Amino acid sequence: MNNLNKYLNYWKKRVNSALKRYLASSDNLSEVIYKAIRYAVFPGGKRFRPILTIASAEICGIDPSKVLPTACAVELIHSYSLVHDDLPSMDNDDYRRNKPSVHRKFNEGMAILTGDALLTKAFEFIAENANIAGISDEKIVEIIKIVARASGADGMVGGQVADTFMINKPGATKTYTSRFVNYVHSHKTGALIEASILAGAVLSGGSREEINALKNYGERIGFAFQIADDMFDVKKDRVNYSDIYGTKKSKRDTNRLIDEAKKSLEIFGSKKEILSLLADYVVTRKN
Ligand code: GRG
Repeated sequence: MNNLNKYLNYWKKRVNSALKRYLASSDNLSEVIYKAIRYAVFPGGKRFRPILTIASAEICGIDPSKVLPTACAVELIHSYSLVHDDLPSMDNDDYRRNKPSVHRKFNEGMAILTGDALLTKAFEFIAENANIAGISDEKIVEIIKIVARASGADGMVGGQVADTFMINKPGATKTYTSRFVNYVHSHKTGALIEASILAGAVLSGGSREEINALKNYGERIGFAFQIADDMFDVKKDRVNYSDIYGTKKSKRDTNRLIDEAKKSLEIFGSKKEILSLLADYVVTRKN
């Protein structure tokens, strides 16, 4: 097993057990919503976003266990986005991660409320992170701002609105199409990935230079992540990079973005190994 696989396995387990601990209901009457929350979150997927928070905290020099609540928070926001994206009024998917989607297992109202509960719980987790030694309230306020912005109208929700309700016009100019695709990908997918990385860097007290380097890294791997995803899965009525530009350009562009992302890590010297391998993983992963 190589270093990256070991790292992914180890931190996936730690994230999963932290999520299990945090997502136990404390009252019989709230058990119904907690059951739906756990159904949405477990067994889960790659846990890529929380692992980015962890790796970014580590590269900036803090014990990464200290950022676990925030790492779990970004996974909850990701989970909420998937639950809502699967709804009949959005992408209308009956299955997610090889099992019935939340609205199919429970019902549509419960899926909306499960998404709402996951999103709000995420901010509760971020606030909880202030109870860990070495994490100041000021840093928590900064993280709340970063994560809220990346998830809302100027981030993921904005990208989802463009993708779902503003389908790229047939016959649009190349410039319009390129702006549109860039907007959708950098907002719908890129923003939360970038915020996950920034959260780790800010919590660990990274310098301005380190934070800027990680922002550049995050922007690039976030965009590349969605282009790679488009190559796996061509969907009707969704903006799809490889559908618009073809597989050859998609591969060329993802490789360029990954190279640029890895170059941004140079200031970290030998500490850059894991984030560099995670950048490669964006294109080598199988799902
Ligand atoms: C509903 C506000 C709102 C937003 C939805 C995330 C999203 C926006 C839609 C889901 C559909 C989609 C193709 C999203 C692009 C992001 C993406 C590639 C999600 C899958 O992420 P992975 O691969 O999933 O990290 P796992 O299952 O590993 O967690």
